[in-house]
Amino acid sequence: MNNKIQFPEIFLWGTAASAYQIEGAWNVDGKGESVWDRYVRLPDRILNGDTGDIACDHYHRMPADVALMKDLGIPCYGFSISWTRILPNGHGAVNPNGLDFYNRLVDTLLEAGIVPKATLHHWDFPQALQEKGGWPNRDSADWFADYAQIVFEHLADRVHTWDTINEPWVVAFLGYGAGVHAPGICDATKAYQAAHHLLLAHGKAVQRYRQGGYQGEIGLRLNLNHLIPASDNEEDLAATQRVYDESHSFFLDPVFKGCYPEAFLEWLGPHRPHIEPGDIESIHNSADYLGINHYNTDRVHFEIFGGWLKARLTPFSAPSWGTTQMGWGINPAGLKAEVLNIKENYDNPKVYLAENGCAMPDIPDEKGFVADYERINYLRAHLIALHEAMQDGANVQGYFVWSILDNFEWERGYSKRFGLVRVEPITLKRTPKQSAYWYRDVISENGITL
Ligand code: GCO
Repeated sequence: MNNKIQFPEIFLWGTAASAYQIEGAWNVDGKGESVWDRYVRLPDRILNGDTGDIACDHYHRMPADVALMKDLGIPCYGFSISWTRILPNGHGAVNPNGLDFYNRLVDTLLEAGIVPKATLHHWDFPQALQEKGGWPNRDSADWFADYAQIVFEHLADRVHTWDTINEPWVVAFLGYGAGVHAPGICDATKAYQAAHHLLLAHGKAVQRYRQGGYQGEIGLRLNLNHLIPASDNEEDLAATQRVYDESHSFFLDPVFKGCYPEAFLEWLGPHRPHIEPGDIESIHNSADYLGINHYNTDRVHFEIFGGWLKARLTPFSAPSWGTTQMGWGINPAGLKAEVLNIKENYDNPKVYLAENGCAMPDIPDEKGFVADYERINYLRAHLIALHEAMQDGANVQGYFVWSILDNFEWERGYSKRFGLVRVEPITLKRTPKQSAYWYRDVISENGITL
């Protein structure tokens, strides 16, 4: 009997975080305002009125955080870059202090033997550019490409793996559609136009990277949660297809197949985005790899009052698994299904499982230590499912736990904790949880003992 699953010899193990969620220092050293800096100040948008003003204060504690990652045996760290630290107004004048911070971060990681993986944009869009229309303004694609080029010129000699944009679906549909994320707009037409421009921005940034002749790889990072029709009836199946098209095909098809899902664009009617000649060519073949963020599975029901998709989602958990503290269904087989779907329908691209993890109740003992066996069970089961997909031929080359630190969970503030490392409120003291030691062992064995 085989009692151990083994990952390939070359497999990138890591953890991830994002600038707004951990850095703090929101107005320090010349940083400009982002839409999240603005949004958190609006009344009743964020649970308990929390903000990312201080967050984990990673901006000031970066060397100690990198040292902690080294102690925990983490080989690769995926971080995001704050656009307005580099360009306070989104374009134009560069802030040398901002570049300096990321230069130091990259150097500190390399000195610690940790591979840096950078994301250019994780939702903290410049407020100055929001005032010019934000992502629904077509110019946003060039603003982003110009910003990307500046970052490449300063960091691409040492950073060799680049995600352009994290979860464009979230930016477009939670930021401009549902209005529950910054900039807090509810407008379906703007949401789909933003979605197209996010893809165009990605495509243009990739062109700059390739023209620059840098040594490395660049890709897009999508949130691909798993969907199951609530029944076999035609209406539930069609609703599932619409939700799938909005979250999957809308982003995957242009990048990997060079087209948008036409039936879905027709369904959108007046909300259909304006696409100019040449746009699709800029987006097609623009990913050296696909970053997949995966957390949960939902059942999809047809629902006449279910917004423009006419759909309602309910969490699905596999038997004997509950839900996470987010109320998300736990279904490790959903991860396997998503990864195999990419293999089968998108020509088996290189994949990084770029985010996977869970918020759990996390009760600390008197020393601040959290014995988070629920998180370990979740991570372990998802890694086993990922390994099964790889055994079935999926080209997965790395896995990243979200997140290294407990941090600012967007509209839920600090009420939800995803970290391998606990961050104490107020003192911000870091204490690795049981899961951090468990993950260290998985990495050092490059596998899991069953
Ligand atoms: C994500 C987000 C993270 C979230 C995490 C948990 O990419 O979805 O990048 O910012 O914190 O997913 O909800």
